[in-house]
Amino acid sequence: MKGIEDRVGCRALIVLPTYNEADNLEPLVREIMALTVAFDILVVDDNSPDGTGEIADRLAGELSAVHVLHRTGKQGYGTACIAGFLWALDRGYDYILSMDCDFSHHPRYLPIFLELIGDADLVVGSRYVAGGGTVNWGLIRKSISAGGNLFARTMLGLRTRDCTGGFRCYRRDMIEHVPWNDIDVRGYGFLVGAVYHVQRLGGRILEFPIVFEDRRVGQSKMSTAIAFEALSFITRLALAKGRLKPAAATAAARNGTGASRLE
Ligand SMILES: Nc1nc2c(ncn2[C@@H]2O[C@H](COP(=O)(O)OP(=O)(O)O)[C@@H](O)[C@H]2O)c(=O)[nH]1
Ligand SMILES: [Mg+2]
Repeated sequence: MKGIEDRVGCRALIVLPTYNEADNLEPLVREIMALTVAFDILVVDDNSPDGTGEIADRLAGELSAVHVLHRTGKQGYGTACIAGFLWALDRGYDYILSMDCDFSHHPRYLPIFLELIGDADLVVGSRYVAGGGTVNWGLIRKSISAGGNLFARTMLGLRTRDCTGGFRCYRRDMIEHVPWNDIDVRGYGFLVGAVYHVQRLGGRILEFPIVFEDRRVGQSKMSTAIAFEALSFITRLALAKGRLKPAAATAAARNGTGASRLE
């Protein structure tokens, strides 16, 4: 067990959203604590019926690196991450990570994020760069993910190859500047919104390959409703972006600058 003095100065917080991860939470937290690089952890639990919240409380009582944010009911992955990000800002963390609590995002990759974030504003553990991939995913899940990424990249002009993966590390000032309130989406579409805003703000995004293994235990909360919510969110964002362009172009023409300062 690490004493509190070991944690002083820990600059990186992992936001771990949980819903019914009773079998995964403790093994994952123990693996993260066994790494040579120090991370704090914030579990954001939505009153999981399987008792994940109580396990989180027990771990927080034992380990000074572990913190828990309890929410009253299932409010979605995206809002859980945002709640965690704001919690991290309040407490002065410099690097804020997000990770699934099911070993799909393996803790062995965590130190790489801290190595790369020195040169980036957002680091993405990517399934869609050379060396990355998915293991044990069926054809349908693969197609939804690949199709969703292609759709997001095309509609929004994103350069990031994996816009829907949630294994990430943000630099603090990116978290401060992204307009989270505008990302009005409960599920995974929020990940696309975050990449979109970091790119729009001129942030440097670095990807490195990860192999995403399907969860060993527990159930995925991915659903058709969440996929459609993401598609509709991306479409609305693309339309809003399109509306900005002509207005900016007109203003630029009027001012004689000839170029749009908006993207
Ligand atoms: N707090 C919270 N966590 C959630 C919610 N939905 C999913 N999660 C967590 O978010 C992470 C990703 O969800 P998961 O079901 O693994 O999605 P998949 O990897 O896309 O199949 C997991 O740690 C889930 O427990 C939610 O509504 N609230
Ligand atoms: Mg998962």
